[in-house]
Amino acid sequence: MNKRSIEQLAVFGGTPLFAAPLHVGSPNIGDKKRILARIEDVLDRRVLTNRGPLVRELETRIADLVGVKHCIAMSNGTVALEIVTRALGMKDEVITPSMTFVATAHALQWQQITPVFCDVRPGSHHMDPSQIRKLITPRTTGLLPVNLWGRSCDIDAIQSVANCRGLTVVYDSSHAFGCSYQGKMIGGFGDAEVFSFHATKFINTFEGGAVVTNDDELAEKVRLMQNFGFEGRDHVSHVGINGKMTEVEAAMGLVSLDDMASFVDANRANYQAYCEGLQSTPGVQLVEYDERERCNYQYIVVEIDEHIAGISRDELLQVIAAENVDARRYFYPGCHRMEPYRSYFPNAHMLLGNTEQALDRTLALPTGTSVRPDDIRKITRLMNDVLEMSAAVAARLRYSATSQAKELRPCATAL
Ligand code: T4K
Repeated sequence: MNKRSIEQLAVFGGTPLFAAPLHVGSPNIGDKKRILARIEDVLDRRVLTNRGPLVRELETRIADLVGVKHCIAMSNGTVALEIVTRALGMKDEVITPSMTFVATAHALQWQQITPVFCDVRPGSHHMDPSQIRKLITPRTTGLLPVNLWGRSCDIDAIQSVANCRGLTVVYDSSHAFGCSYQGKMIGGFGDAEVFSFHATKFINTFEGGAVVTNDDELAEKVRLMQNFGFEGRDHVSHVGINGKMTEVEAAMGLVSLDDMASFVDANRANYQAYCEGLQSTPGVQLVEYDERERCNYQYIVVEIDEHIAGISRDELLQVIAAENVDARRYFYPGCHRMEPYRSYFPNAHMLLGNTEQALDRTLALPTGTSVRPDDIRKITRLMNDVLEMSAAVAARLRYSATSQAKELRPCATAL
């Protein structure tokens, strides 16, 4: 149904376009029968955790798929980042983007490593290699770039800075499982890479993650550290933590891998529906996938240019959220504006102009296997309708916001 007048919009009292919310991050779930059968096997076997047969099988399949020597399955992506950066001896300062999920920065800060935020390239959401050199100090020990939205950052340029300065590189590839860079699978770059298999990710294990690397020594150390540092039954050789994945989680991951091609197909069909629906929408720029590469199409991200669209990103979000389109403004307001980083570096935003612009404009839209191209056609029609009436919609939203503020003022004074 088209929304032809602003009264039809749910935000102004109309009927929502969707009866239930459509999410960014609704899990991709493989064949339920096979998941349940695998879980039944786990229960029968009574090996629930501590690197059982399913975790080992998952590790082998991931390593084969990515083309690396080692995969260590983990309890989640955050712990995977913490363990691998620690195992690599990263300390003092590590350069990373602010335009990422806060776990990237927290994984460093948790170990008293200072995340030094690097701006993104203009028009891109990836760390700008030309800015890295300016941030390197005698305390810099490594780089933690993020392959955001399943697209790779400029790995060649980043690696060349790292090589030149003798820096360790770990890629946070939480979004990029099943994707490639220049034809080579993401996972095989830098000293190590990390995947997340959280419920919202392309491949999920409920919660989960992995470290992948070609470095034998590092793999051994990571494996020990994720299991309290135990080497055998009684001997502890490293400081360690519990970062293990369970067998039930691995069961989910294995079936997800079996069904991965169908997830890509569904995501790609959704992506194409968004491309078609938004191709001539003024002020809405879809962040495109490079289809020469392998892509998982898991994130649909748009940038809203308020000057062209006539409505801000936040206003558009308010309107479509009322229609049950549960879009997200990932990763607003940026790590540098979250605690403790905001207090530690109150002026960081001055060096992060492109990041700030991207964070003010970006919207992630619903996709995944639970969303169908027909739903997406409705979403894009809605967005086009809203933008056609953007002046009236924005004026009414702003009027309501001002009236509400005025209504609240006497109460505030009375208090
Ligand atoms: N690095 C990067 C770049 C990351 O993006 C992440 C995680 C990490 C590191 C750390 O990896 P993990 O330690 O998480 O393995 C979500 C996820 O919690 C987080 O894992 C993810 N990134 C981030 C991008 O998204 P929220 O706060 O947006 O999640 P939440 O719970 O609001 O989920 C999003 C939507 O998905 C919900 O509105 C509803 C839907 N949903 C979610 C879950 C969990 C479902 O339908 N079913 C579910 O079970 O952070």
